[in-house]
Parts: sequence; C-alpha cells; structure tokens
Amino acid sequence: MKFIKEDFLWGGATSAGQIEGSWDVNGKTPTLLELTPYNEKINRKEMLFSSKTKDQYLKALQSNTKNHYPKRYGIDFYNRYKEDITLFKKAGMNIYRMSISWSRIFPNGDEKEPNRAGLEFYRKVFEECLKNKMQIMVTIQHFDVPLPIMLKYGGWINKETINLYLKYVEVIMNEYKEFVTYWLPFNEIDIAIWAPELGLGIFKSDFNQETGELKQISYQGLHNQFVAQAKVIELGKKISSNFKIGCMLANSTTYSIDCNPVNVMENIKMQQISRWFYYDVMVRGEYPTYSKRFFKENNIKLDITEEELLLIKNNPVEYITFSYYMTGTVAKEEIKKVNANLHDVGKNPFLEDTEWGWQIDPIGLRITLNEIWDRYQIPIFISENGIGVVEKLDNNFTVEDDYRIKYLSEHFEQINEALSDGVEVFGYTMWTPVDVVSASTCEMSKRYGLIYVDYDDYHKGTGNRYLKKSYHWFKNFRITGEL
Ligand code: P53
Repeated sequence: MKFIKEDFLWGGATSAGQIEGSWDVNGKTPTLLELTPYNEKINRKEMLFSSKTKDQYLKALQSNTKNHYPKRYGIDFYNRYKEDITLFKKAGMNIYRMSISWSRIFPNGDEKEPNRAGLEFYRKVFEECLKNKMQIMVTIQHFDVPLPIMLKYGGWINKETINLYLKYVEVIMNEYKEFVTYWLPFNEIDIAIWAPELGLGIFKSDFNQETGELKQISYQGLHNQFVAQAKVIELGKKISSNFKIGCMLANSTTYSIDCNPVNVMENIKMQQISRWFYYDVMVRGEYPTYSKRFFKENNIKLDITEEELLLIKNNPVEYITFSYYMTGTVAKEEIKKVNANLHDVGKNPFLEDTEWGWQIDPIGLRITLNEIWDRYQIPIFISENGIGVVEKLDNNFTVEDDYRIKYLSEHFEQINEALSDGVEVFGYTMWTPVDVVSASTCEMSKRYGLIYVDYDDYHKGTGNRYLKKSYHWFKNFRITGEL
C-alpha cells in the first residue's frame, strides 16, 4: 500500500532553544530556557516542567553559579547547522520545521531596528535548506520569550507584547519570504495554560495560585496570543500570497476510563477544555459556548474587546498542526495518574509507557486525526511525533534503536489508515531528526533522534553526529513508500 503521496511533506522538527547553543553571542539575550538548570536527581516518572522563583531564575545569570544549564549549549547547531541539514536531506526529508529565536532578532523586544547578526544566521540556515531542496516550516515562538520582555513588559499578559511580537513577525516575514512558506505563530499555544512561564513569559512566583489568579492571567495571556496570531494571519496575507499559516497544539487526546456516563461526561468536558477550545477559537474564529460556563465556574474574567473578536473571526488558520506523543484516560473519581507531562491524566491498562510515563498509542493518532477532520475539515499536519529513550553509542558507533523504528512505523501505519479514511493529512515532521536537549527535563540523555549526538547531560563529549539504525530505516522508508 502506498503511504506517501508524491507531494506529502515529510521531515523533522526542532526548536531553537533546544539545539542552537551560543546563547549569549552576537547580541542574543537570554530566555528562561537558558536559566533552567539540569537536575540529575529528577524522578522521570514524575517530572513536570520545573519552576523556579523569579529570584532563582535571575540568580542563574550570575557567573558564579555551580549549576549546569544545558540549553545554553544545545547541540551547537549554531555552528554545525550545515552538517545537520545535509544529514536531514540525506534521510529523505523534504521539509524542516525549526524555530527562530526572537531574542536573536529583537534582543530587547522594543528596539527600533532588528539585530542584523541574528537575521544573518537564519538566512544562512535557510540558504542551506534551499540548497538541499527542503521546504521550511518556521515556528515563530517556541517557549522562548526574551527575558527583557518578561522583565520590562510582563510577557504576554500585557497587550503591549502583541505589538512587540508583530514587529518581530513583520521583520522575519519580509526578510525570509522567498525561503519560507509555512508559518506557525506559536508552538503548542496551549502551553500558555499548562506551563505559562514558557508560553507567556511570566514568572509564576509573581502570582497567587491558590486564589486562581494564575489561571486568570494565563487565560488572558492566551487570549492575547489568539489576537496576535490573528494579526499575524492578517499581516501574512499582505506580505506574500504564498504564505500558509497554521496553528500548533500539544495534542491531549483522552478516553473515558470506562462506559460509566459520569466518566464519559467528565472526559467530554476534559476534551473541550484541553483540546477543542483552542481549535474552536483558532479555526471557527469564536469562543465556544461551553467555554463561557468554564470561565464562569472558574471565576475567570477576561479583557476582550469587540474589535479583537472580529479580528479572530476574520482571520482563522488555514491548517491545523499538533504534537502527538501519548494519550491518557479521564474519570470523575481519583484514578491512578501517569505523567502526561503537561497535565495529569489517568493510566490506560491497554497501553505501554516510556521511561517518562508517556503512554504510547498509535491507534490514538488515527482517532485524533479523524476527530479533528470531522470537526473542522481543514488540512492537518503532524508537526511533532517521536519517542525519547536513554541511549548509548555501541562499539560500532551506532545505536540499534529497533524500539524507535517500531514506534514510528506503528504511527505511520495509522497515518496511512487515516489517509484511507479520507482525512486530509498533508505532512509530518518527526521529533527529532537529531538528538536535542529535552524541553521539559533539560536532559540530553532523553534522546529522540535518528542521529546520535555525542554530548552528555553536562555537555561533555565531541558533539559529533552518528547515524542510528532508525536513520537508515527512515531513509529507505521514504524511498520505497511502502508500509
Ligand atoms: P521533551 C509535553 C507534552 C507534549 C509535548 O518533549 C511537549 C511537552 C513539553 O515537553 O512539547 C513538545 O523534550 C515540544 C518540544 C519538546 C517535545 O514535546 O520534554 O514542542 O519542544 O521537546 C518533547 O521530551
């Protein structure tokens, strides 16, 4: 059976803050990513995004800190991008999804002119992609609000940040219009609610969690991002008719734990709030009716103007993308929880999980694709999917990662099923073509790549790249197009 249509977009995804390193060169300012230390005592099954107080984050800027900050070094993509992009191409990829670091382009957010050194870096990266005949999908913000915007403006809860962001977007869209077709304004826009520090650029310690203040301001920040995204779509249409602008969500498909209607209803509510709400606003262009009840019950009052609502209505996204790693279960009563990383969900006895407790569910991908297609009928792109595993190079300088081949092929099979169901899936970028620093845990040893990178959790190693068994498999898979 043919899996890939000739024009199917097929590639890998990364983010600036997890690969580039060179965190303080050529004018770049820090982000919270580079102020979050590696903690070797983490409990992988329990690990959620770690959070520090504002003082702790700022102390990390002092040079005498003994902690190690892996995202300051990444995998040195800043210097090795040519080698990596060539390897991606040789793996049969025809698209590379990557992010631009705002703090390289407008280090303080509010300067009049962009930082040329930052613009030059991405131009070189894009030229390399073009040379290798690869399309580019750019994530405009991937967990990395510049620290100066956090300190001076309070991040996304301040509507002024919309203007700073739009200025940044206008510059990169004009600068790179001949390179980039696909744009995603925000990585996992729902992260604003699950990890507001990263999504919104706020310090959680500034807000009261007990009184609901944090929740209230998180939804306000999210609303401001909905507005910003609509403005990006409006702007993008003026800059180039080739642009295709979509949304991106951390998918959180859940199932009711059983057929008890009480639990089924609980799951419906969970799906509305953790999944449909975001798409409903971004695709249908309206706050859904059930969200009114949710806001009322949670005492959330938002500052939303008529003008903003009209803007959102008039500028829906053209396509949907999401990251897909796992699924969970939901019940009214307390059930055994697993680490779904962003929010607590229940265990599913039919699924196996990874060392981090992420429950592997290939059929869930087909379910998810069908559900999204049924509800919205706009094209879908899977912008992240993959498995993190602790791995070591063997004596042959490779990794026999049969588990990754199994994980990916089972998911590909379900994409194929969904295509046969008539779902319009137009592309897929795996997470990740090359090992990167983990977003949630800052571990280098949580490896997702087809390509092994010789750095450990303390950035010790040569940084050399080695091809895993899955790399060769992936490459051949693309060529034959057979399942
Ligand atoms: P790491 C949690 C759950 C689902 C997706 O995550 C998530 C997260 C946050 O970690 O985010 C995406 O590295 C994110 C990537 C990230 C990837 O998942 O924690 O867009 O930046 O690396 C995998 O294992």
